[in-house]
Parts: sequence; structure tokens; C-alpha cells
Amino acid sequence: MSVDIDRLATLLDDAARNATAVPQISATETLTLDQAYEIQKVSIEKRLARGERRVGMKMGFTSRAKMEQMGVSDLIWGRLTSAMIAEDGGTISRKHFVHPRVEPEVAFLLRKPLSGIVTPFQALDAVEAVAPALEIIDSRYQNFRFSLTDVIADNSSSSALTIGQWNSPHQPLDNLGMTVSVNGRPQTFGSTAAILGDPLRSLVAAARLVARRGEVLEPGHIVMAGGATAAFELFVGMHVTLEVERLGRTCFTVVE
Ligand code: OOG
Ligand code: MG
Repeated sequence: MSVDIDRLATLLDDAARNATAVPQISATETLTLDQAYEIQKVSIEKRLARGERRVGMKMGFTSRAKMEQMGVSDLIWGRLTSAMIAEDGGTISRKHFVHPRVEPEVAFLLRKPLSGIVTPFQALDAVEAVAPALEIIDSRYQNFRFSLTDVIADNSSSSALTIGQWNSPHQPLDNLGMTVSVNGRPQTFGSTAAILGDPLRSLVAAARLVARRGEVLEPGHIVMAGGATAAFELFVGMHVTLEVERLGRTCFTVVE
């Protein structure tokens, strides 16, 4: 059976725009990985056609905690656009999301292009800066449930993110304590070690995975390394702060 890539890309783009959940694609169609990434690409092209800019990419399932929470154990990636960047310390509106969750990450800012098989040393050389980051994920599928190809087609649940201060990447990044607090109360603890042992390895994997789809990580792009802990649900009134040892903090508040 042939897969209508554009119809499925439109379905997911509309679901994101209207903040309404749709049934899993895998309930009715069997996608290959290539088709799933093609749907992702076409759905993001619709956002770019509306004036959003491509700002980078995100990695998914780089930690055991995330794999176990979602029942998916392959690395995935998604495309980030300008509209996904929320103001550090600002507000996000609950009504723009289906069922948002948040997870602690670190973000890399690139100063050189990166694609293909690279060493951790080459990856580090391509990095301008590193920052604490909170990713707000929001699956467009009912009940936040999906198969591997479903979540890839849905741009790996990309939805919004905040980024704190940029720091020099020339320091140990492989075991920094992370604390997520809600309304001043510590809620989740983690370590950057949970991200493939060292978030730099996530960047190495990112370069390899985008190259498979003929893409390059560009100078100026942001790469989100992936959640270090399981994500938790967001509700109106929550003020969420991530503090990463030595890198600083980032925060936002959920409003109606
Ligand atoms: C998929 C996205 C995974 C991460 O950091 O591992 C992800 C999801 O959990 O909905 O963003
Ligand atoms: Mg994430």
C-alpha cells in the first residue's frame, strides 16, 4: 500500500497548530523509517513556508530514563524551528499544546558545520557554546503513545524549548548535576552523564544521523542533546526551573 506523505504531514502539522490529538498513524498504516522521516521533513516545510526559520535539531532517546518511559529504544531526531524557541524566564501558554511535558537537557550552539562520522574531538571543535535547556515535548498522538515511526513522523514530539546562558564548552560536561524544580520545590534530579554517558556523544550521534538523511548541522544551529530524566506533565501555574551544575539555569512559567 502506498503512503500519502503529504496527507500525513498535513495531519500532523494541523494537529500541532490546533493543539488537538490524532490517532497513531501506525494504527492504520505501516511506515518505514525513511517514510517517517520524510513525513517529518514535509511537515516542517509547511512551517517554513509560513515564515518560521530552521534553527537546529534535537536528539531523542539518548538516555535510558527516556527510553524506558516511552518504550522506544532507538535514537531519533527532529527539526527545530524559530517558533519553538520560548523566552528564557518567560511564559508558555498551555492552550498551544495537547498534553505538554518537560525534560532537562543541554543545548549546543555550533560554530562549524558538522555531518557524518565525527570524533568527539571534532564535535567539540564545532561547538561555540553550551547551555542548560528545558525541552517542552508534546506528542500529537492521543494519550502521548506512539511507535518509533509514529514519533519520528511527528517531529520527535518537538514543541518548545528554553535555553539559559551560553558557556564555554571547554570544560568537563560529562557529569554535571541537574535539578528541575517546580514552584521552588526540587522535583527531579539527574546528571548529564545520563545522556549517552556524555552529551558530546549525542552531538556525535546527531552528526551521523542527519548525514543519513543528506543533511548538515550548520554553524549557528542549536542541537538539543536529549532528556537526562523522564519527562513530567505541565499544568497551568507551574514555574519550572532547571539548574545545571556550573552551566547555570533556565526557567519558564505555564499560563492559560
Ligand atoms: C519523544 C522525544 C524524545 C528526548 O529528549 O529523549 C526526546 C518523546 O518522548 O515524546 O525529546
Ligand atoms: Mg527531549
